[in-house]
Amino acid sequence: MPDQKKQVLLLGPLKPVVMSGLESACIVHKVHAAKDRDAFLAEHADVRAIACSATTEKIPGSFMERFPNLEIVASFGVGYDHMDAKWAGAHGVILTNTPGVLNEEVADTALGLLLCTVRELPQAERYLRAGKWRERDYPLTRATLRDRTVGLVGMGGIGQAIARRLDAFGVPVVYHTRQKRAHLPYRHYANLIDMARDVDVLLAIVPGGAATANMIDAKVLDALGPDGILINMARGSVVDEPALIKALQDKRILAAGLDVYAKEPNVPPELIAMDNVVLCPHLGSGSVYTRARMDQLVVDNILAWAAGKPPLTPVAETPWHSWGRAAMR
Ligand code: 8YV
Repeated sequence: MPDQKKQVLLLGPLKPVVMSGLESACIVHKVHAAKDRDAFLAEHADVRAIACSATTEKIPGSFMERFPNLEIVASFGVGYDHMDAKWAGAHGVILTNTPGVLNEEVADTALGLLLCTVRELPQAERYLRAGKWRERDYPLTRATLRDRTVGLVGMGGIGQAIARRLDAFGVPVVYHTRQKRAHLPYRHYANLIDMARDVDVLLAIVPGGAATANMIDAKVLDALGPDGILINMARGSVVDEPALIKALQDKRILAAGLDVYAKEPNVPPELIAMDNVVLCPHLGSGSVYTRARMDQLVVDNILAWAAGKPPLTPVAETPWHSWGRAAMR
């Protein structure tokens, strides 16, 4: 009988780092390659490990339930709102994500998006390409980073990497989280509206999911005000997208820079039509270098499990004490 510890179900694209890493020690059942997905899942219902190579693969409790022996789901991405962590915690299934290895890349992208939005660099580039510079200079930008305070919504590893960059730029940073991070030198706001009122830029970098859904709504945008700029590097779900569109159209805020959307990859045509927004296609961590490190962490979590060791990066809801599910049985 084949060793069950070495059987892994792979959900999502067959990425080279994931494939070669898993296949070095395990038998990999590739859902992506299956002709009849349901039949394939039923055939492999006895697996104890699932690797997931994309955050676009949804993993609700009803999916995990189909694998009665499931012990671990190792997923790609630091965000894990595509998985039901509460269900996993209650059923002794360990979930892992890929924190840390993408912090600097996402922080770089956040600063790029902030600068592009404040100084209108993509708009100015379009202007040059359209041959308009020969007619007259691009207008001076209404916004500058020079007189702005940035309010970070969220202050995890990526938020702190963004704050360090802003320190170097000489831009004051404050932040909103549920709990104050006592070791940080930045002013903490327990109330998001209070912070929005005091700053000129809101930069969202909180986890997605129910706890943060639509937390940046019309009230927060109005508190940010007509000179305010919103940057979203978190999840589309964090911002009330129709309220944002309305606030931009009515000039109740100045501009927005977005890397994430409510229904990716669909971007509302109203946003595409507006000139005071900079739109990126969810590429915060999207370099070959960083994605390979994220892929490798998916592999390393599975290989640790296969070797009977603790997973490297379990999510908060499923801390490792022993082999969760095995211990619960
Ligand atoms: C991923 C991300 O690249 O890690 C995350 O949570 O948002 C990004 O780094 C993204 O999920 C890819 O779709």
